[in-house]
Amino acid sequence: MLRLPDNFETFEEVKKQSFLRIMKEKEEGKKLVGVFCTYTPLELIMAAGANFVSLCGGSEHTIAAAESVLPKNLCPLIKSSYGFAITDTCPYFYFSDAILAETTCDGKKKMYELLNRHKPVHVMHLPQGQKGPLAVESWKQAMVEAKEFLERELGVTITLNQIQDAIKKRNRIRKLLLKIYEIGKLNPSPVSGYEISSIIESSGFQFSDEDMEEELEKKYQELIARYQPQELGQSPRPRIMITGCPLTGVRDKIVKTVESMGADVVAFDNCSGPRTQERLVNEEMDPYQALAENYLQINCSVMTPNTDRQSDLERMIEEYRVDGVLEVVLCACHTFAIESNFTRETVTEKKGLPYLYVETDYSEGDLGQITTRLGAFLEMIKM
Ligand code: BJ8
Repeated sequence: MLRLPDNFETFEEVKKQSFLRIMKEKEEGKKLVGVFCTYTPLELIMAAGANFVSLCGGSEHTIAAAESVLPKNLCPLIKSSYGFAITDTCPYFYFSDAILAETTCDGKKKMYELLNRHKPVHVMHLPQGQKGPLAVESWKQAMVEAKEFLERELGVTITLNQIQDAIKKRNRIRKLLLKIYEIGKLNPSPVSGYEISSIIESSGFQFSDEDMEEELEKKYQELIARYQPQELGQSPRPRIMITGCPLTGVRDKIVKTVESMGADVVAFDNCSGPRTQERLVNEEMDPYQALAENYLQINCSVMTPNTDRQSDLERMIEEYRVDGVLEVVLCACHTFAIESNFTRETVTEKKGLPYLYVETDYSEGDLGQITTRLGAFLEMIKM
């Protein structure tokens, strides 16, 4: 028998509604699997007939609770996510039947050990580098183990055919997400970067695949209809690319702010961005091999080396006609902070463009300082 959290009555209306909506899905028999990272092979969860949902926390409010257990000098994404889990304030975590996680950064993988006290967590062992036959081989084995975990926890059997069907479905969604991102290539951009990234993020909370496909296609048609090149001509607004850590929790502070200051965010070079969507999973080969090869190509800073991120960055700067690159790094994210040295070189030396590095967290305390720095960055682009 499903029950709501003990503190349910204290929640605001929107949150209450989310809890009730997911409870209804669960009562109808749909299982829910929580995920934290772009490396998670969503196709396996789809093949199990379950819903998936991102559990990455983007709120400052749960950080104090997390800090009673986790160190203060940890990335806000990890603290916020864990805080949601231990305060029963996230409907997605509360109703998750299982969590499929992976060994990315040290903070996340150790946090998962604690999370395992609250929900069944399976940690997939992600290789530390992308190249070489052993990397793909071990990641393929991790896929098989993840499938076995899902079967056990969800009480289902996952067949090869079901995985192949899920790969096809997810490829269709990848193409739709890519189409939406690529609207940013148009000049003038008919849609703000804030809107594009919000649409993509909310697609992770759309539970039925069919609904998601339909919604994304409708959204794309709606956005593209706004483009009227002949009437408007080229936009004088600087075209910005954002790279670095996931933007959950800092979207308003960064994307909204820079656009309100007269720039257009036209491209996103982060883990869920266009370059992840443009690589489709091979539909013909062994599905475990296909998933392993595809997901291992994600250019996250947790990989060493991660040189392909730089070549992707160069290509995207050209394709999206970018005037300046803004790198957003969450406090205490060592891998992105160190890798920013390479990104700065790529942007300034290879492409000859202005580059700004912003380190931030989920608080509003640095908004004034960030606004001043963004202002100087935009001035530099206009010169
Ligand atoms: S594929 S970016 S979702 S690992 S920001 S928690 S790395 S300390 S989120 Fe990430 Fe997967 Fe990579 Fe994407 Fe750690 Fe850095 Fe925090 Fe991070």
